[in-house]
Amino acid sequence: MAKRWISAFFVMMCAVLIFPIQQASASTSINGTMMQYFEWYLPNDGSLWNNLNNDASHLKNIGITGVWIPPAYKGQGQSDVGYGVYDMYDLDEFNQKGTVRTKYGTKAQLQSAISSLHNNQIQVYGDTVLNHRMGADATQWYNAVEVDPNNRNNTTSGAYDIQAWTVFNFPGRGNTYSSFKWDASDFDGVDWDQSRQLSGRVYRFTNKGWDWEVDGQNGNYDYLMGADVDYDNSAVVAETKNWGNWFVNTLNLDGMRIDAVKHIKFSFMSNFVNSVRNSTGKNLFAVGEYWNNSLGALENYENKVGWNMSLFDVPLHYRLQDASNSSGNYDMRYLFDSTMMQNHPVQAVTFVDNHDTEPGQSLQSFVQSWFKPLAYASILTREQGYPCVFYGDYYGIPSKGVPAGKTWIDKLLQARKNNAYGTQHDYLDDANVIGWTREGDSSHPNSGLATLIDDGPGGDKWMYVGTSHANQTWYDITGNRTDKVTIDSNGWGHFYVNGGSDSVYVPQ
Ligand SMILES: [Ca+2]
Ligand SMILES: [Ca+2]
Ligand SMILES: [Ca+2]
Repeated sequence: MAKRWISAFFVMMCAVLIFPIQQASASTSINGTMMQYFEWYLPNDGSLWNNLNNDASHLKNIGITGVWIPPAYKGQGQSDVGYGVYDMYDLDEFNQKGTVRTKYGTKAQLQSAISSLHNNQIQVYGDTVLNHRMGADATQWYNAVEVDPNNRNNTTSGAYDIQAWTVFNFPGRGNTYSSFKWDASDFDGVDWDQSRQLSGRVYRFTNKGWDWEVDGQNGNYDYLMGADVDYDNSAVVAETKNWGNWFVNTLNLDGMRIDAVKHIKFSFMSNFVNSVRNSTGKNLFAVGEYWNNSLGALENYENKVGWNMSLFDVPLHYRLQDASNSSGNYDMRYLFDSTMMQNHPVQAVTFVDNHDTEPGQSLQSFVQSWFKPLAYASILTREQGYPCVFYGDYYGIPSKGVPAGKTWIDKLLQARKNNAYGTQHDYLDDANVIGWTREGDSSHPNSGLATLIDDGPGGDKWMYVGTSHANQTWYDITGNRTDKVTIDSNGWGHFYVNGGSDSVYVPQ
C-alpha cells in the first residue's frame, strides 16, 4: 500500500523532512509542506470541501504534500467553525442542530475531496477536538461547586445543584456508528448554570476532580470551555479511542491535528495517539496544539507523551510576531532561539499564523504584513521543521482586509520544492541581516539556495553555497532583487537583500 508506506515513512523520516512521492520510475522525493486549509471567517456556504477538491492538483503543483482540514463533524450550529463540537460521529451527514451540512459542506463532498488529495499524493490530517462538547440537547440538575477561575484548585462555594447543559442524545443520528450518549457523569465541569445565568463562573462537578496532568496555568487548566470531557472516566476513554479509530478509517486520514492539548490529560493523549495508530495499523502523523510561548512547557509535554507527536512551534510564531512589531529594532541573531524548530526539529511544525492568531480571534497575534515574506522564507527554506502554510495568508482574509499572498508565497514554495535540499550553512550573525544557504543534493538537479532576510535598512553577506556551484549564476527567485550573483571558484557568493525584505537566490 503506497499510502501506508508514505505514512510510515513520514514518522520514521521526519528527521530529514523529506516527503516521498511515488512515481512510475525513479523514486524522487520533495520536501514535506503542509497547508492549513481554512481560516476563521470563511463564509457559511458549504463550499469548502468542494473548493478543496477542485484545488487538489494546484496544491500538488505548488508543492503541498499535506492538508490540515477543519473539524469535519457537526458543531453546535451550522456556522460553527468546528471547535464548538457537538457530535463527532456526524460527519456532515445527519440532520442535527438544524442542518445536515456543516459550514464546509457534506460528507460526500468531503470524501470526494480527500480522494482527490490522495490522487495527488497529498496527505490529509483531520482536526481532532477532544477537550469539550458544546450545544447539548438538554440540561440536567447536577451537584457542583464553584472554583476560582484564576486558580481552579480553589473551591469558592459550597456544593449545590446547577442546571448544566450536559445531555447529548444525538436525536438526529440515534445509534448509528455509536450508541454512546453523554451526560454529566462524562464531564468534569461547565461554565454556565442555566437556572442562575451568571457569567464569569467555572463549576466543577462535586463528584469529579479536574484531570491531571494538564497545563498548570490557572492552577489547573483542564477547563477551557463548554462541557469539559472527563478523561479520568474509563468509559469516556474507551469511547474516544473507538471514535478515533472510526474517524481515521471512515475518512481514510493520514494524520490528526489535535486541538487544545494543554487542556487534555497528558497521559490520555499519549494513550489515544498510540491506540489509534495501533487500531488503524497506520503510523499516523499527529501534531498537537499546545498553546504556550515557552519551549520548556512544550518539552515537558513531549516528555509526558513520549515524544510520540509533533507540536506547533508556538515560540517561533511569537518570535516572528515580535520581530514584525519591532520596526527593525529586533535582534535577528536570536530569531530562532528557544524554538521547537531549532531545538526539536523532528517534532516541530512551523507556522507563521493560523485561524486563532488572525485579527479578531482569541489568540490574536498576527504577524505584520511587511514581515510575512521574511517569516515564510524562514519556515520554507530552512532545513528544520515541517512548515504549515496558512490559508488566510495564501488566499487572503477578505473580511479583515488581508490580501492574498499567493503570488509571493508560490515563489517561496517553488524554492522549497526544488531547491531547499542538502547541507545548511547558517549566517545568523547580525542584528539586521541574517542568512543561510543550502548546498543542494544530487537527487534534486540544480538544487541549492541562499536566503537573506533583513529587518533593517538593507544589506549584504558573503555566504558559502558549496563548491559544486562554482562559477554558476544565481538569481533571486522572489524578484525582490534583480541583480545576479556569480558564485566564485571556492563556492562563495556575495548576496544582497533590500531593507525589510527577503531574497532567496537559486541557480539560474
Ligand atoms: Ca476528571
Ligand atoms: Ca479539559
Ligand atoms: Ca534588527
